[in-house]
Amino acid sequence: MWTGVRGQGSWKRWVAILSKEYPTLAFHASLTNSFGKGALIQLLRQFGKLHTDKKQISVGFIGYPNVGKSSVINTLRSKKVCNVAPIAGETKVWQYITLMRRIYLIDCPGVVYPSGDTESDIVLKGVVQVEKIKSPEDHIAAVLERAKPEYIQKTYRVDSWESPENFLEKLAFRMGKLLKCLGFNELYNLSMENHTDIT
Ligand SMILES: Nc1nc2c(ncn2[C@@H]2O[C@H](COP(=O)(O)OP(=O)(O)OP(=O)(O)O)[C@@H](O)[C@H]2O)c(=O)[nH]1
Ligand SMILES: [Mg+2]
Repeated sequence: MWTGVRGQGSWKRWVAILSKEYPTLAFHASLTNSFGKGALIQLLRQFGKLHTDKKQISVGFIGYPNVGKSSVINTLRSKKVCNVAPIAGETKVWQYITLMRRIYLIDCPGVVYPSGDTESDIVLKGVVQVEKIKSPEDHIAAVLERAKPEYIQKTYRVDSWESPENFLEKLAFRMGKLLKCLGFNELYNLSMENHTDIT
């Protein structure tokens, strides 16, 4: 199993942390300027050698929506074989891609219909496009509970808050605006980024 680590700078630290739980590779998906492609291809080849008794090996790419599964496959194939988009839910059906003889990659949709998740769980998993969330302010509490206060403080420059409403008020005040759900997109993106980094 491997994990893609997005973003610059902190990737070495993340690889060290995540390696304790699962074998981890750092990977940057790009058709022109990728990182980690050789290492991942090498790993897949080794996997193939370990299973010479099998006719073929199929490697599934699973993960939360919009984390870059399809982009990794495109990078490995050095061409756009899968559709990629900056919004969750781009991949809608499974797709088989031949990487090399005997090794196939399966691009899976990140959006799967939930069972028993609360609305906030679904929103925080990134299943719903931000623009389509009906009352974003309803999920602020869940984000504030999940993200470490120091990250929220650093990103939004709000020192303390007594409740989610109070947090939004302070944020709105600091930004010179007083819209009810102001800042949600940023907050949401922050939580998703953190989420993406740790998954
Ligand atoms: N910074 C950065 N962005 C990436 C990377 N890989 C993918 N992206 C971007 O992330 C967004 C989502 O990429 P996709 O490959 O469509 O993600 P997905 O996991 O297949 O998404 P679903 O099919 O909706 O589950 C796109 O805007 C990509 O350009 C990466 O390594 N680094
Ligand atoms: Mg996809």
